[in-house]
Amino acid sequence: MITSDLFGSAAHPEHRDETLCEGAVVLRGFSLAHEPPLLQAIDTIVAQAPFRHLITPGGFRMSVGMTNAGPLGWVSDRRGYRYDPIDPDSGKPWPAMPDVFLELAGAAATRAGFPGFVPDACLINRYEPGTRLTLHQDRNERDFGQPIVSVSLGIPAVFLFGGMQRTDRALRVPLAHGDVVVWGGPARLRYHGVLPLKPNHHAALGECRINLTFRRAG
Ligand code: MD3
Ligand code: FE
Repeated sequence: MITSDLFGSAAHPEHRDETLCEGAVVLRGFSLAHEPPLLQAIDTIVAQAPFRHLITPGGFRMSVGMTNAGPLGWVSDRRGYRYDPIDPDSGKPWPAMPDVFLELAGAAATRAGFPGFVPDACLINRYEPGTRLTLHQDRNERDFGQPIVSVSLGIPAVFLFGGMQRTDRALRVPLAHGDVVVWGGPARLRYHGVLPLKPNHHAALGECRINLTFRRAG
């Protein structure tokens, strides 16, 4: 396999993959082997497309700061949620998807049983202490047969993994720096969110959490 063990488990043999439910797998520490190029790539993207607080269709400012990389970027405004090839703040295309992103997302998806995953969108979320993401479904993508791969970096968070209805009881999943989660199959349309972040510090990222979500949007 051309990705060899670049993003494999060799660096962290103490960790076992954790299946949350059919289609949802936590790969603890999966991104740690490539932390320097990953953080460098994020810096490059944020320099071209800074984090911003989008407005929901209902008129609320999101507490999560967001930007994107790749051919498509997720945006929200008074008109709705959608994927757009143009950054509305710059009027230019979103920054390119770095190779290290494509390799990491593809290797994680393969490991979780979804070979051939080639994302065309990477939504980058920035959380500061107190920031939260309320329960929602991700349904702006064209093909729900494609998984979503998420990468957690920086200070830890508690992820809420709910059911197919908003009121279903949610599982609490702690996510730490380097953890990767693949959400596909029957897990793909489950409600999910992030509890308000507790104040904390991370050596590389300071008082912040960054989450990358890789999607096949178009
Ligand atoms: C489960 N982001 O950007 S990543 C999002 O930590 C989002 O920033 C959160 O939810 C974050 O939409 C959670 C984990 C995640 C992403 C997509 C999912 C879990 C998912 C789609 C379906 C089911
Ligand atoms: Fe989501």
